[in-house]
Amino acid sequence: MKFLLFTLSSLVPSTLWADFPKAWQFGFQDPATDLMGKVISLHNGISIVMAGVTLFVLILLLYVSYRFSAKRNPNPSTTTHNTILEVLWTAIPVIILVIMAIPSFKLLYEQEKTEDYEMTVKIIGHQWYWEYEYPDYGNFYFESYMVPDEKLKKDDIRLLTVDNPLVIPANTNIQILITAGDVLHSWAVPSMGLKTDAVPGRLNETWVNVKEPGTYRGQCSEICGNGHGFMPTVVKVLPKEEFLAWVEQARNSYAINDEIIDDLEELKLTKNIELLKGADTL
Ligand SMILES: [Cu+2]
Repeated sequence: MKFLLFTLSSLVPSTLWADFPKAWQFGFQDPATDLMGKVISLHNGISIVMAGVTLFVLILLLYVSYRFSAKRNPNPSTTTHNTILEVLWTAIPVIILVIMAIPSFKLLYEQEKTEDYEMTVKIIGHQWYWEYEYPDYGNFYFESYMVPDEKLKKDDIRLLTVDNPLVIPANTNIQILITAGDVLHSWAVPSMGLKTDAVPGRLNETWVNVKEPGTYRGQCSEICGNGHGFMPTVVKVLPKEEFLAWVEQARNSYAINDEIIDDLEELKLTKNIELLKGADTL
């Protein structure tokens, strides 16, 4: 029964899938970005190659077990080496791997960086919530907590609803900088093809350009302790004008982070003082 449902669900056109996991879902969520479309094509292509290799090996195994069984082949050959065969069974898999590696590496590099960023968002992982910062719009920031079961409204999705989602404009190249304040986290949204580790003391980079406005959902993807399953990543994508209107309102309602600038200035100052002190003692 389960298998039948899986088979049936894979026949449903992918456009019917919403951008969050569903019961009995088989395969990927709808691609929300060109990059995710490419990830899916690569996955499909490699699956075909894999199926071909597996089928070929299976046929060979069945053939040798039949043709060279003790009954049909009572006097086994004593050959131990065959140079041509050995070269072939080494070279052919290497060629297959190289053929798969080329598009795979291309995509990996493409996922990391693009040109002409129109804005930057900074994401900081905490135990157990996300913090979003908008350095291009006056550095306001806010925290994003999961809505607990007892506070869910009618159409909210359990474990995948937050109080303050990350808000970004559609059709915009957005640079995403990711770090963490305490332990390892990973910011991931499957439909956007994004999964980047949030590492304390390190700034990781990725980017996104979402085609359609909507709400996209993911979860922290690096086990980070007790609340790991309770820090979803929810992204609300708005048309550009609506996003700008949201920024206006958000700037007035969320805190501004000037702490970072202060810290930097202080650090520079103490460094300069240390340098001066060093110069004195030399
Ligand atoms: Cu986490």
